[in-house]
Amino acid sequence: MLRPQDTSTRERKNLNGLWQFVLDPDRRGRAAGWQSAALVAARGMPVPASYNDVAADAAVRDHVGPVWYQRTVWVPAGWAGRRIVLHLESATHRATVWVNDAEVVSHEGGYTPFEVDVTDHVTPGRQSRITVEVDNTLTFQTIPPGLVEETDHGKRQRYWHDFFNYAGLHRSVWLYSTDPAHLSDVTVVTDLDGTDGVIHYDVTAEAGPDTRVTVVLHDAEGNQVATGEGADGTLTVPQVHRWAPGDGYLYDLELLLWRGEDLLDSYHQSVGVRTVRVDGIRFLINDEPFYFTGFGKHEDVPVIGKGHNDAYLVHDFELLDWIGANSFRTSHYPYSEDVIDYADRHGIVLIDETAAVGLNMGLGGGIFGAQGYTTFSPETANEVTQQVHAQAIRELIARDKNHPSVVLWSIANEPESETEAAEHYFRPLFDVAREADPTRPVGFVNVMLAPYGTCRVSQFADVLMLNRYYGWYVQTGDLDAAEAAWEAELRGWAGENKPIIITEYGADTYPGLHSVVANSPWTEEYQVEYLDMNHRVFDRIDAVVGEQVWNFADFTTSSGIMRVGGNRKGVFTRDRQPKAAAHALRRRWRGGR
Ligand code: BDP
Repeated sequence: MLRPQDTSTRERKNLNGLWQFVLDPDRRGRAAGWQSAALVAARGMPVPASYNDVAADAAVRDHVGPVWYQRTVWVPAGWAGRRIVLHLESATHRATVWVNDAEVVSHEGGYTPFEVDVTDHVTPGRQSRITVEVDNTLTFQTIPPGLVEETDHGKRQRYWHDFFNYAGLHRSVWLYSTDPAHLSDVTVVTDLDGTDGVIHYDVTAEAGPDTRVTVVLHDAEGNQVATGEGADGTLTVPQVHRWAPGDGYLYDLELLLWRGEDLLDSYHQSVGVRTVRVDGIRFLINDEPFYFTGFGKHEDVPVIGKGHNDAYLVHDFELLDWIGANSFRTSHYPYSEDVIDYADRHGIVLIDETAAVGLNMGLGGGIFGAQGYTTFSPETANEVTQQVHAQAIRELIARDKNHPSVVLWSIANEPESETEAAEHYFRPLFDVAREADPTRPVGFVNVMLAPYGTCRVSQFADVLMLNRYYGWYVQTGDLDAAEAAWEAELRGWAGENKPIIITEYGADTYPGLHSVVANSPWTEEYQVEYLDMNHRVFDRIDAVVGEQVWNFADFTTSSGIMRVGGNRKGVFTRDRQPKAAAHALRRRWRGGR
């Protein structure tokens, strides 16, 4: 799939703005024919946004089940004879779409795009009605998993992950048009040969045998630097300007589809020329050792929840620059493509994660979810879940394969990994990832419940990603004991001869809470002392090639006695003000800069 784009042959219409919106807690909508009539008693709902915090109403915030979005759109008269496509960048967590009265597409998974050819369902020059049923329900057969409990007081959604189950149309919705013969996908793989850049490209098109593909590569200044004939091939760029951390240099590869001398379709794919490789304990970008600094993040802001917002996008990257971070993990789901594009252009390195979070019934002793379940069993996470998970991996890689910023796939966060069932579940999923992308390392994020010597899944990973909370969840307020225990465990992992990235370490911190006495959890001082302790340990172990603090900013969670207005491990508050730790990290990561 190609992301919608305006080019000399393509035209987009953005469908963001206010849509009509209704809750459907009793799942009456379809039987009542909501898909084929104007929604009544609807309120306005912005797209993109999570719907949960927009209304001042617990029924909206805590809703479980389908909601309906609807709007009308004028289909441009000039699109007569063209192929017309409806594209949704995401619908969390599943959706069914109708155009006028026709059901046109359904999609499972809340963070990857989907589209459908609606040419036969719309009339250029006329209005069409678009209706989307979006369902936020999580079950054992969804990614992430969850469970709906029927209580005396209504349905309650439970899940084993530590962030609020925001839902809705979180990203842009587009209508776009192409010629009936069109480009449909491209895969770009880059390499280096001395000072030459090597670009392998493979274009697919839905077009007749009487068509042909050519490509033209321009540098960032607009100079043509290479051309190619045919749907696949290799371009060489002498004296290539490499894409590198901190230097998001991008070439523009224009793909052209022709019939005779007629140009049918044109698409622009940005290309960053770089290599990624793991060599023993080193993580190499362009054959140079790379050390990750940065965060696990969330898409989470006031009012709009997980809705994409360009102002927060740019502001967050400004803060990454301010603090000296060179990377982040898209914890715990694929982020908006606008975020990945921006990372490409600004030389920020990404660990790209699926939405497989909370596949672990042992987590938090049931604090986050329901207790008493087995993670992997015929009734809980089973073969169907594994298939859904495999599809989530495929869709993530299909979407993000051409982004130079993405250097590592994370196929799950903190799943159960110490059991034989986990080994069986995950082994084929690593194969799925490697088949979809043989060029990047693959890993998963290991949890403290599967410490060194007990994990049965990390054997499949190219890189070890560890989340550890010594000094927070264990040895709370005793950083000396934490330091010793942490170092002892990490030295075990270091013997595996793989690079280790610490993908989470953090301490909840209430902004404004202070103490002159050391070892006082929740204070700003403690967060600084805690991070310092971790850094002392990392600096003593060569195999540690990265440190990503949990979390960039405070974020919203479900209710619980462990959370005070959400998770407070942010180095910035939810409205992006620095805690003392932000200044301390800036000193470590920027040094004198
Ligand atoms: C880990 C999770 C993360 C949580 C964090 C925490 O990966 O999502 O928010 O710990 O407890 O378990 O703060």
